Amino acid sequence: NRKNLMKTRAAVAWQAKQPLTIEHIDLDGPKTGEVLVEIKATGICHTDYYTLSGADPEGLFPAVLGHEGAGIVVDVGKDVKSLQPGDHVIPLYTPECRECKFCLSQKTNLCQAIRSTQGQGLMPDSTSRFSLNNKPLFHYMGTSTFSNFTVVPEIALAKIRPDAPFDKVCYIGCGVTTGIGAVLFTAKVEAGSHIAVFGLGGIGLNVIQGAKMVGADKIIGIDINPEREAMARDFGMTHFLNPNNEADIVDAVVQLTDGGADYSFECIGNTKVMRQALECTHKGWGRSIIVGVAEAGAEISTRPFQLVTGRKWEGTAFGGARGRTDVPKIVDWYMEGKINIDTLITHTLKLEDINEGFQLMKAGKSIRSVVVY
Ligand code: NAD
Ligand code: AHE
Ligand code: ZN
Repeated sequence: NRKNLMKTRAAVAWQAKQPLTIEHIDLDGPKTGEVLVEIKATGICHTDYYTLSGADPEGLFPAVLGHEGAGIVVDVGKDVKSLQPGDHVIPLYTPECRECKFCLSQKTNLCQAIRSTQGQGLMPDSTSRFSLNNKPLFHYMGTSTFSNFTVVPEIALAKIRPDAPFDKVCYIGCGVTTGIGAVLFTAKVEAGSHIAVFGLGGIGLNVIQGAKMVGADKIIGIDINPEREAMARDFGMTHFLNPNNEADIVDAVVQLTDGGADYSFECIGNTKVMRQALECTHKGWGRSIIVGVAEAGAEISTRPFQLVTGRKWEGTAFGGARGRTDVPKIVDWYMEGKINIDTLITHTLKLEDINEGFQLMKAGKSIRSVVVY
């Protein structure tokens, strides 16, 4: 049934390491349980760059990347009950079906209802809605926000208030929620804690913002880019360390925190730094949260004694947030002035200039670039 076929402008990733090209591609209408969304704005996250670089074992080409969007519902497929045309939404790469074993456990946000097809770049019925010249293009993370129009399962859409600006709240679709959520939902950092944040980019600065929100005491930021210091201080960082200026970065954190950080966060995707982040936490109770995504085949290591003596190594996806429940609340926090998003969006681009957004990230010149359709 191709009667619902429409054209949409999209940035297509044809193969690893190649620039995206802007194409008018074909988009099939929403099938049962699916929703057609007009994407109004999308952020560019380091994970998009990671997949485009070829380092992602789940990376598929050709594909429509992008997972940090916001937009408006245009049409709904059969059996869609919670959304209607005109609703404002944020697509969720971590859906929330509220029915699977994972959702019902209340122990994790990792809904698995559609995870296998999502990882195969397909909709839940194992087909793609995107094509060009009758050849299918893969979806990405179930969202594909680098297309002006996209089809997303109903369980992977958070309905948000209609007065929130798309070009800012799109960032809640990944970076903001991941960073703030890692502190609030995953680590549950207590007031008065000492925390260390490795990597002060689009995620790490949101970890700092979250740590300040919950009343952390010392907030130590670590980055090899000295230009990250000023903005991190504005967001609540109390101490800055550049590993290139320290003989031993683990020791430097331990010295500043009377024996080690209560919580540390790795926001880079570097396995050597992951070890440092674990080992700089306090004996007996330190918890280190891995946020960064490491390349295919990478492994982490430490002496088991680090864990025997009470440190815990953990990880978080999408900040532990249950998207349909938590994302609308985070949008409210932004609208009420409780969190700052505007300062972190350093560049706003047209879709035609999306490759520039990747270059700015690579050069360490942007925190977040947002593409506005
Ligand atoms: P970014 O490029 O904006 O920031 C990375 C920062 O790390 C930069 O400031 C860079 O200077 C710094 N850095 C690089 N190497 C370093 C080193 N050796 N020591 C100290 N600092 C170093 O990236 P981002 O968008 O903030 O993403 C960060 C990581 O988080 C990526 O791996 C991304 O894939 C991952 N991520 C994970 C989730 C999740 O749900 N777990 C969500 C979003 C992003
Ligand atoms: N596909 C990669 C893993 C990528 C990954 O870890 N993704 C994070 C979100 S990063 C957002 O910027 C995530 O949510 N992971 C949980 C999941 O189920 O994918 C690989 O290594 O295969
Ligand atoms: Zn992301």
